[in-house]
Amino acid sequence: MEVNNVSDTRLAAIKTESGVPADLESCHTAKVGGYVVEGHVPAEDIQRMLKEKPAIVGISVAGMPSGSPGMEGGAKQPYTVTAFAKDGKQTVYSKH
Ligand SMILES: [Cu+2]
Repeated sequence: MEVNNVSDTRLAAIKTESGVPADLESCHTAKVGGYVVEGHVPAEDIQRMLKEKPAIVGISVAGMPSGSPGMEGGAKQPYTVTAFAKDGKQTVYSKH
Protein backbone atom coordinates (compact mmCIF):
# COMPACT_ATOMS: atom_id res chain seq x y z
CA MET A 1 0.00 0.00 0.00
CA GLU A 2 1.23 3.42 -0.92
CA VAL A 3 0.62 6.38 1.35
CA ASN A 4 0.23 9.70 -0.35
CA ASN A 5 1.95 12.38 1.70
CA VAL A 6 1.67 15.20 -0.79
CA SER A 7 -2.02 15.85 -0.22
CA ASP A 8 -1.60 18.60 2.38
CA THR A 9 1.00 20.36 0.30
CA ARG A 10 -1.15 19.97 -2.79
CA LEU A 11 -4.20 21.29 -0.96
CA ALA A 12 -2.20 24.29 0.24
CA ALA A 13 -1.08 24.88 -3.34
CA ILE A 14 -4.67 24.83 -4.54
CA LYS A 15 -5.59 27.38 -1.88
CA THR A 16 -2.66 29.59 -2.82
CA GLU A 17 -3.64 29.41 -6.48
CA SER A 18 -7.19 30.34 -5.49
CA GLY A 19 -5.92 33.46 -3.78
CA VAL A 20 -7.02 32.49 -0.28
CA PRO A 21 -4.80 34.33 2.22
CA ALA A 22 -2.98 31.92 4.56
CA ASP A 23 -4.66 33.34 7.66
CA LEU A 24 -8.11 32.78 6.16
CA GLU A 25 -7.62 29.16 5.20
CA SER A 26 -10.17 26.62 6.33
CA CYS A 27 -11.07 23.03 5.59
CA HIS A 28 -12.51 23.31 2.11
CA THR A 29 -12.38 25.60 -0.88
CA ALA A 30 -15.23 26.03 -3.35
CA LYS A 31 -15.60 28.10 -6.49
CA VAL A 32 -18.98 29.71 -6.96
CA GLY A 33 -19.78 32.04 -9.84
CA GLY A 34 -16.13 32.95 -10.29
CA TYR A 35 -15.63 33.59 -6.57
CA VAL A 36 -13.71 31.56 -4.03
CA VAL A 37 -15.69 30.41 -1.01
CA GLU A 38 -13.44 29.14 1.78
CA GLY A 39 -14.71 27.23 4.77
CA HIS A 40 -18.14 27.26 6.39
CA VAL A 41 -19.63 30.37 4.80
CA PRO A 42 -23.40 30.81 5.30
CA ALA A 43 -25.50 30.56 2.13
CA GLU A 44 -26.93 34.06 2.69
CA ASP A 45 -23.45 35.57 2.33
CA ILE A 46 -22.75 33.60 -0.84
CA GLN A 47 -26.08 34.72 -2.28
CA ARG A 48 -25.39 38.35 -1.39
CA MET A 49 -21.95 38.17 -3.00
CA LEU A 50 -23.35 36.66 -6.20
CA LYS A 51 -26.03 39.34 -6.31
CA GLU A 52 -23.84 42.35 -5.51
CA LYS A 53 -20.78 41.08 -7.44
CA PRO A 54 -18.17 42.93 -5.37
CA ALA A 55 -14.61 43.37 -6.69
CA ILE A 56 -13.12 40.70 -4.44
CA VAL A 57 -11.57 37.29 -4.95
CA GLY A 58 -13.84 35.60 -2.45
CA ILE A 59 -15.06 35.21 1.09
CA SER A 60 -13.93 33.02 3.94
CA VAL A 61 -14.77 31.83 7.40
CA ALA A 62 -11.36 31.03 8.87
CA GLY A 63 -11.08 27.87 10.92
CA MET A 64 -14.14 25.81 11.77
CA PRO A 65 -16.24 27.87 14.18
CA SER A 66 -18.91 26.00 16.08
CA GLY A 67 -22.39 27.06 14.97
CA SER A 68 -21.42 27.89 11.38
CA PRO A 69 -23.20 25.96 8.59
CA GLY A 70 -22.23 22.32 8.84
CA MET A 71 -20.84 22.84 12.32
CA GLU A 72 -24.12 22.97 14.19
CA GLY A 73 -24.67 21.02 17.37
CA GLY A 74 -22.20 22.67 19.69
CA ALA A 75 -22.31 25.98 21.48
CA LYS A 76 -22.60 28.81 18.97
CA GLN A 77 -19.35 30.66 18.59
CA PRO A 78 -19.41 34.16 17.03
CA TYR A 79 -17.55 34.26 13.72
CA THR A 80 -16.76 36.65 10.93
CA VAL A 81 -17.04 36.24 7.18
CA THR A 82 -14.03 38.00 5.67
CA ALA A 83 -13.82 39.25 2.08
CA PHE A 84 -10.39 39.18 0.46
CA ALA A 85 -9.27 41.06 -2.61
CA LYS A 86 -6.62 40.42 -5.24
CA ASP A 87 -4.26 42.95 -3.63
CA GLY A 88 -4.47 41.05 -0.35
CA LYS A 89 -6.81 43.52 1.31
CA GLN A 90 -9.22 41.94 3.80
CA THR A 91 -12.52 43.41 4.92
CA VAL A 92 -15.30 42.23 7.20
CA TYR A 93 -18.11 40.93 4.99
CA SER A 94 -20.52 39.94 7.74
CA LYS A 95 -20.65 38.85 11.35
CA HIS A 96 -22.65 35.95 12.71
CU1 LIG B 1 -14.89 22.48 8.19
